[in-house]
Amino acid sequence: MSLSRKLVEAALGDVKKKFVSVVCSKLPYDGPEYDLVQYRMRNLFDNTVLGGKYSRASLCIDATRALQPHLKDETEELKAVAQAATTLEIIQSFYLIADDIMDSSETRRGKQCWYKREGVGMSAINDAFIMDSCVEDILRHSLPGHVNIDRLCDAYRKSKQKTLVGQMLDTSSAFAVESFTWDRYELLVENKTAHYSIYHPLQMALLMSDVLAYHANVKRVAYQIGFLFQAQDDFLDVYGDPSVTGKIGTDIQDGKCTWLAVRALQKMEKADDREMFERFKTIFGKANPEQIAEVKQIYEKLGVASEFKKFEQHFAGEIMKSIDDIPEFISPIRPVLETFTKKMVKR
Ligand code: DMA
Ligand code: MG
Ligand code: MG
Ligand code: MG
Repeated sequence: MSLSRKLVEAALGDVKKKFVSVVCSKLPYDGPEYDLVQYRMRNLFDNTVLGGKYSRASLCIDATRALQPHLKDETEELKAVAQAATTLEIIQSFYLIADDIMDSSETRRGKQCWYKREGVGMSAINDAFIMDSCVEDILRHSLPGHVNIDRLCDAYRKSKQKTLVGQMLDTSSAFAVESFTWDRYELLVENKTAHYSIYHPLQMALLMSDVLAYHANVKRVAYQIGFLFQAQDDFLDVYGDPSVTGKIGTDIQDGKCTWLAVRALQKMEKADDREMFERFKTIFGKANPEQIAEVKQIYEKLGVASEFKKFEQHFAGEIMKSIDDIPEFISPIRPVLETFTKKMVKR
């Protein structure tokens, strides 16, 4: 296991304590509600934050350690960094709880989605809000007196705003196959995934390392990596093995604007196949299993899966080239991003 993952796992205990105590601090310590809420919040944390890959928190830690090589293992300073980075996993859970409701998903990380659990249901919406509301407190607690603490909190606020706009675009683009263009897809992915998944962890690392200058190149690479990440997620939604991905795909029945759908539509247009386009428009976004199977047949006929594999290889190469353009004085993050990208291509 990588050192950063070990650090996240070690930090999760403290972060969970902070999370539960922030929520419970609103209640009288000796009242019966305290135990009830404490139990519920521990359960929420254990079932939605634990068990992921922790790739966002790990990326943040790896980048911070690269920028600050003096941060030695087992020091309080590195523990504080790990705790701050681990808030990224709370943020991830906050988005996923809501995303699974909006996407009508059944499973997440190999288990029933949080909102599908007995005794949870739509109170999952409030659970997601609670998680969001604690992030700033945990950050401030983890990095007391840090020179950039206000900037770190502001970076989260901005990142969240962007992600929520992305999710809105994702849900409101659904079913409108005429609007499925690469431009729409790129905009959607930058907002709903790339910024919060890749750019924000790097931005946190830069701020924690007191690198304040804005770097257009870092954002560019982060958005490219995020694009590949979401394109893969879209591929796995249809072709992934649920026992590996931990989730059952919903994109076809949800009528989502995905890499596969955009590529398929582009191929139909190039071939000027009106008939296929009309059929696709009729069946895409229907929950009926026969129609889902028919969409998959169309993908098969057009060869979009094998095209994705070609794109993945090619685009990973483009990312590697962009990584070289990262400015010299923050060059230690180059190998971090290279390793991250290589690992992603293998997944
Ligand atoms: C992911 O979109 C975006 C956010 C903000 C969670 P998605 O619905 O494709 O994710 P998943 O496939 O994990 O449900
Ligand atoms: Mg989803
Ligand atoms: Mg979604
Ligand atoms: Mg998906």
